[in-house]
Amino acid sequence: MASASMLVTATAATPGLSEFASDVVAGLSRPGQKELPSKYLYDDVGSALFDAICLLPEYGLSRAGMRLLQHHSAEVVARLPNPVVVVELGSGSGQKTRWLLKALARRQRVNYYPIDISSSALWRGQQVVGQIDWVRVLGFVCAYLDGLRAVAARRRDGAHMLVLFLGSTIGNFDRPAGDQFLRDVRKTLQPGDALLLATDLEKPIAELLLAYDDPAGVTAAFNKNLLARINRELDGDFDLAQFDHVARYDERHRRVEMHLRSKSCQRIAIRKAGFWCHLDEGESIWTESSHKYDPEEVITMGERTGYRCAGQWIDSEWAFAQSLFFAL
Ligand code: AVJ
Repeated sequence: MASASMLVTATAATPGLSEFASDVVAGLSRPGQKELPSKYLYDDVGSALFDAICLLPEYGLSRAGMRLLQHHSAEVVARLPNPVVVVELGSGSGQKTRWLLKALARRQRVNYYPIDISSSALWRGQQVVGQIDWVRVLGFVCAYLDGLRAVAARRRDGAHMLVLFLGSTIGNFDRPAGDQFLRDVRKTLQPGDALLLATDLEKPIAELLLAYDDPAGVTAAFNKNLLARINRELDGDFDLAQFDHVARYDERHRRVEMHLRSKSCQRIAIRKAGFWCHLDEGESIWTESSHKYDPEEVITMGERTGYRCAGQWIDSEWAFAQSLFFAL
């Protein structure tokens, strides 16, 4: 058996201070609802807190995703063209992917390209996956679409791509942006290439709210860490004790929203951005949306963005779906 190799290549530059600073300034100076982009939740502390969230009994998403791959990887692999290279958007902890790579490695050598903006997340994933025989890992530290283009450019004639988007991260986009993302992915693919897409499904609101506002307060810490990160990296003066973590369900958009609600009227300075702003008592900063889907809707979403659906698997304990698409 061939031994696994690992290598991390930094392609596009990781988002610099100035991009973080300008996104923070833009979000906090919006008229009306202030907001901060959810991608900034995942610094090293935020990624570790997210890993802890995944262990919470109230947060069933990641375990559902894991169970689906554990039980259906062979079925997914049976439907794939041969050979395929595997590209994963958001490498995560690598736990779920292991099941799929193992199933795939039974029939072919596998080149696995995880793509993540966080190099530490990428490394942790590689520890898990790099141990499987017949799997070669080459990670890219960059934005999803940049990484996808880089992998597509290295493809050999006749090799197909399987794109994994397993974190249900698509739920962080609003529905039109989710469509656009699927279209952008499609543009980097050739007909017959595959996409395995994970989506969290609609379920009783009480259950969803507990998943995003757990009694131990891990999700609250995950959310507030965004303010702590601004303090650390941009010399901000947020007092975290002056904010409440709020999870609410927007029925019209069918999404859980996370907010940080100011307990008082306060002035915030973010010195490295040369910026300050006011927050009223009760005013919130919107930090994340997690859209919830109907299984049929996911199929339609793929169909109107350049794919056909070749299978859909739904977990029986936690309403969560993985859908396999082929690029048309
Ligand atoms: C990693 C984006 C799938 O939206 O459920 C967990 C992030 N936020 N708890 C999600 C998250 C609050 C998570 N995703």
